[in-house]
Amino acid sequence: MSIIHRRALMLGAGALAFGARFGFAQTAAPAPAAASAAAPTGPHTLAPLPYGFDANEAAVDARTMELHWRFHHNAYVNNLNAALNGQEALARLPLDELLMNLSRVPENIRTAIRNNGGGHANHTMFWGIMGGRGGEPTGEVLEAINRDLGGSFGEFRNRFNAASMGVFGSGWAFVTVAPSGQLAIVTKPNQDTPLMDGQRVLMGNDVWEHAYYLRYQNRRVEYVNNWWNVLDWNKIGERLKAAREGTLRV
Ligand code: MN3
Repeated sequence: MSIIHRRALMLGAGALAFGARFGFAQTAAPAPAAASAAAPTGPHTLAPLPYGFDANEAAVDARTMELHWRFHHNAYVNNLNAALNGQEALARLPLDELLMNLSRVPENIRTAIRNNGGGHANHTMFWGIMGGRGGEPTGEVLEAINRDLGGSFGEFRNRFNAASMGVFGSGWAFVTVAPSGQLAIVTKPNQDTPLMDGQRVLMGNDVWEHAYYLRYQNRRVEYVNNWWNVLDWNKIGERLKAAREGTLRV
């Protein structure tokens, strides 16, 4: 018996029958069933975290970071792609444009796009502004905060924390940025995002329990206070600049 025939027998009768029908069992093993049955792999993808899981220990433990990115964020991406399956025009839209035009999304997939597209955008922003060492902003970010959000960094932080604590159940607190550079604090339930109102997001905090429960349990106030310790104000400054230039996406 040849090596090829022995391998075909090891693959089992099902593989043999499949191979005989399509005529390639003796030259290539069939693809694993799991791969051929997988969810669509695009158009949206889960980017690697821009730092290690332990980069935000001053606020968020490594296990929470890993679970949050690997399972929660990944599920939003997969479910978004599944909802876009067969929707060629919508699948070609950048994520921000998709979320800014929800009213044009067919009703049968609108909630899935809203929840999962919003989740993908929110978490992409969230990872992008963390991994830093906190402290206080300088330059244009500080000027904009002083001008629009209470006159001082301390007052801004108080207002933002109060907004974060005021989210009932699961949701987000954001700072939006207008093309003029004007800032405002807004909150959203679930995975909604200010993009859905045509606004751009400068920064935002995830106050779903999955973002903090392992270390803080129900103590959201400790999490929202510590979160400032891991912000990267350089990244937030880049977002403000991009917003003014019209190039800020999610
Ligand atoms: Mn989350």
